[in-house]
Order: sequence, then structure tokens, then C-alpha cells
Amino acid sequence: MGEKQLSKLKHGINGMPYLELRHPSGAQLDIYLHGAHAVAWRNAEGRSLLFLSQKSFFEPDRPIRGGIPIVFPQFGDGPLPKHGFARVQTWTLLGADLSDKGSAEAVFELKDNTETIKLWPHKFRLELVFRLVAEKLEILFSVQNTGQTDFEFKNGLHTYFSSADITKTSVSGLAGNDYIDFLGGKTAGRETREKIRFDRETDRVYPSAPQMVVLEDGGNRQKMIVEKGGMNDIVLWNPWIEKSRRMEDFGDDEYKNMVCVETGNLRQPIRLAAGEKHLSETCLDACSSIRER
Ligand code: TA6
Repeated sequence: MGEKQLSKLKHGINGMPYLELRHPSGAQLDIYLHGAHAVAWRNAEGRSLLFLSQKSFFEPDRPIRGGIPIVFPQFGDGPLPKHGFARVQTWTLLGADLSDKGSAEAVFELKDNTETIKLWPHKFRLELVFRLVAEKLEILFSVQNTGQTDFEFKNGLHTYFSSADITKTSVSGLAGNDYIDFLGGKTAGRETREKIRFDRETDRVYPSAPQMVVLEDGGNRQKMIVEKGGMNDIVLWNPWIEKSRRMEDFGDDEYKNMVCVETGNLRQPIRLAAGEKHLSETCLDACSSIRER
């Protein structure tokens, strides 16, 4: 890493290696090589912006519960491990440094290997670039088909945002958009709420969603702007009471302090020709707080 780099590789839970990516403003992002999984993001004032379950596993063959799980090449259940294998593979850290634009930048790579080929017979190269400044985190996600035949994939970021109080948390920007509700048999509907609030289990995909939604956490007056590019869909998820109890790596009451606002190509797969590359990104902007009413 470059001499001016503030970041360093460390050993974390169960001795698993992670990168502490630090920006001169004091903002910090901790990213485990396991799954290239960002588990903690603090802004320049030290506020923690991601949720991480106190009961998360940190084991080679289990996904970390919280932070920013990487979804690829499958979303949800199917022939592969749920949400695909990318989040339980060990990624390679290619580098971390201050970019010429002044952001703290880390690049991770995952290529096909004997394990992935057994699960999914395609050659690929994934690259994740995390760009951190005082109040923003940009994540660039590229998928390259390095094989000789086309393949289809779904990809995304299953981001767990922290919430001081789920009953005072809302997501706006989806009114008028169609959704599919994964609870109770995938019923379709059109969102009418300007501000979507969370008072029950929520598991909804908004296909072809707007490029920007706003998450407001009234509990600590935090506002997070979530912008996506090259990603069609948004998913909102909170497990609420019953599902929380059924999840062994999630505290019974932790639903009160998190909400997933997921961005990606999660409904319809992307088809990628041999040699082609697909680029997508998500920008998380925590710069503004909710104005006093
Ligand atoms: O994105 C929503 C969802 O598909 C939910 O159905 C729930 O299963 C969540 O993902 C968590 O999935 P995981 O495999 O991480 O437990």
C-alpha cells in the first residue's frame, strides 16, 4: 500500500483478515476479505452507519450477518447457496490508497476457482471498488465474463443500515412504483406511500426502481441518500419479530435497529456475452441530517 495510506490489514474476529480503510477526515470502513464484506462504516464524526448483528458468524463457510453482503450470481434461494457464493468466498485485496481525487480507495477481486466452477460452470472476474470520503461511500461493482460462452447473473449489495429506532425509520422515493411482495406468495402491487415505514416483516422488491431513495432514521436524525447506477432494483427488508427469532445469527430484538435497503440486479438476470464487462455502482451519502421540523 502507498506510503501516504492510512489504511492497514488487520486480524479481526476469529483471526479473519480485514482491511481498515481510513480517510484523512476520520471516516473509516472495515472490510473483511471474507466476502469482501464491509462490516462497519463510520463517518467523519465517528457515527456508525451500518448494522452488524452481535450474533453474526465469522466463519469461512458462513455469510456475515449485517454490513454489506455481496450478492452474486444468484439472489435469494435457488440451485446455488442463497444469494450466491460471492459472500462466502475469500476475495483478494488488490490495493488500498488515497486516490488522486482524495478518496480512500480499496479494490477487491474475485475470480472463478475450483469451488465456484463446481457450483456455477462459468469463468468470471468480479471487482469491487470501495471509495470513502468524509460522509460518502461509493461502491463500484464490475462483473466480467472471462469465459467463451454467455452467462446470466444477478448481482447486488444487500446493505444493512443501522437504525436508532425502526419505528421512526422510513424510506421515501418509491411511491408510484410497482413492487413484488415476497411475503405470502409474491403478490404484486403499486407503492402508494410517500414514506414507507416499518411496523411488520417487510420483504419487497421494487423492479426498475428510481435511481435514488432516501432513508431517514428519526431516532438519531440521520438521513442516508442511496443512489444506484447500472442496478435496476431495490429491495426493502426487515425480518421483524418472528423471523428474527428463527435466525440463529440475529438477535431477537435486533430488527429494531436495522433495515436493509438493497440495490442490484435482483429480479431479472443480466446476460453477459463472452469477454463482456457489466458495471454498476451504489453511492451512499450520509452527509445530511434530517432538518429540524
Ligand atoms: O433480501 C431479502 C432476503 O432475500 C430475505 O428474504 C431474507 O432471506 C434476507 O434476504 C436475508 O437472507 P440471508 O440469506 O442473508 O439470511
